[in-house]
Order: sequence, then structure tokens, then C-alpha cells
Amino acid sequence: MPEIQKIGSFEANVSRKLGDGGFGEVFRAKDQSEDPPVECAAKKIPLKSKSDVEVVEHEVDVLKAVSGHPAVIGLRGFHKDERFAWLFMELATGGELFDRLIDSGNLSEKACWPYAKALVEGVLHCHNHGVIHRDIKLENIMLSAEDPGAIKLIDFGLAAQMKAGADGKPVFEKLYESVGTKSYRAPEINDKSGYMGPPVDTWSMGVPPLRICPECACAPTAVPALALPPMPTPPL
Ligand code: PIT
Repeated sequence: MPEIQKIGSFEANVSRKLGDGGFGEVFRAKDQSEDPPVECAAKKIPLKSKSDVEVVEHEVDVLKAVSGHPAVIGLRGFHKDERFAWLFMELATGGELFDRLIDSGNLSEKACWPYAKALVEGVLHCHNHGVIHRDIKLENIMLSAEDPGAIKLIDFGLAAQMKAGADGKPVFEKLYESVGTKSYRAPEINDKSGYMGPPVDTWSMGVPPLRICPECACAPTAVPALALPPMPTPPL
């Protein structure tokens, strides 16, 4: 018998794990407030300290800011009690792009193109809404089982959110935390003097095509280029 946990209008099937990546435990769930109920994903986050609560609330704010783009995972609901927070998100049933690579080996440039295009569009949407993802990598790109070219960018746990200016547009300021996954990190992430957000996402979104598609990497020129000294960052 599946073990079902009821959380508000949602039902999480804690016997059916969708993923257990760096982003925590994600289960299959249903949003029962819809008729018929809508399948979704539920991320369960243990709350052990006050800082855990702050981290989750930041992630929810970020997800609310970026929800609504086809290439970005959408937030359907959020619940929190003393012990756990639950994020209910759109369902992406195709697994990680990372696993797709493991299953089928390298992709051709033609096969890679729809993913790369959707990734650029999704990241641009985030930036337009003042959100810098800071951990774009194959493991954080989910695929859709129904729509073979579609991707969903997930895991905004390391994201930074820029404040909005008087015109409502984000004001991009320097960031200082050296976060992200090493082989996807822009070199300036380690600069003590800080770095601008959008370029570090631009760097890391270039890496997945290089990893899944030898034609995109067009070795041997691309690989030594990655070993060049860091580019100077323009003054603010
Ligand atoms: C899955 C399947 C699915 C969604 C997810 C994972 C979402 C994970 C996720 C994790 C985060 C976040 C946003 C999305 O901020 O449909 O295996 O930390």
C-alpha cells in the first residue's frame, strides 16, 4: 500500500520518490484542490533550525518570482509546520538531463539544440525577474516525458534575488558568496571583490551543451579555452 501524507489540499505519495538529488527528497503528489486532481511533485524539507526556515522562505520567494515560464519549474503550493516544509511543484516526469546522457550517450548538435535554446530562454526569464540561479548544471535540468524537447530548470536553493528598482526592473548588484558546482562555476565567482550575477549563470548554462554534445564542445579548441585566466570584470 502506498503511504500517502495529506498536507493541506495536497497528497504526497511518500512511497514514490521522484528524485533524491542535492535538492532533497522529492515525491510524487496530487493537488486535490483541482478537479480532476493535478499530478505534481512535492519536496519535503526538514526544519531543524531558524536558519532552515529562512532558507526555505527565501527559496519560496525565488520560486514565486520565476514561476510561470515553460522552462522553469512552477510552484503550485507551499506548506510549513514545526518540523517540515513542503514545496509543491510542477511535475517533470522525464528525469534529469544528466541521466538522459548516461542512458543514451552523447547527443548530436541537432538533438542538443532544443535543450540549449530552452535553457537560455528559462535563464533569461529568471534574470528578467531578478533571480540568479547560481547552480545551473545537468542535474538541475529536468526533462518532460510528454514533451521531448522541453526542459524545466529546478533547484533554486542557491539562487540570489535582486531588489527591484523604482521602475520595477531588477537592480543587479555585486554578489559575494562562492557558491555553485565547481566544474560549472565562472572563474570570477572566487573573486574577493565580488561578481555580477547574470554572467555567472551565462557561463554555467554554456557547460551542459559541452558535456552532452561533442560537436558543441568542438574539441580541441573549446577545452583549453576553459583553462584561460579569469576575464577581468568590468567596473560597476
Ligand atoms: C523532480 C521532479 C520534479 C520536480 C523536481 C524534482 C523539483 C525539484 C526542485 C528542487 C528545488 C527547487 C525547485 C525544484 O527550488 O517534477 O525529481 O530545490
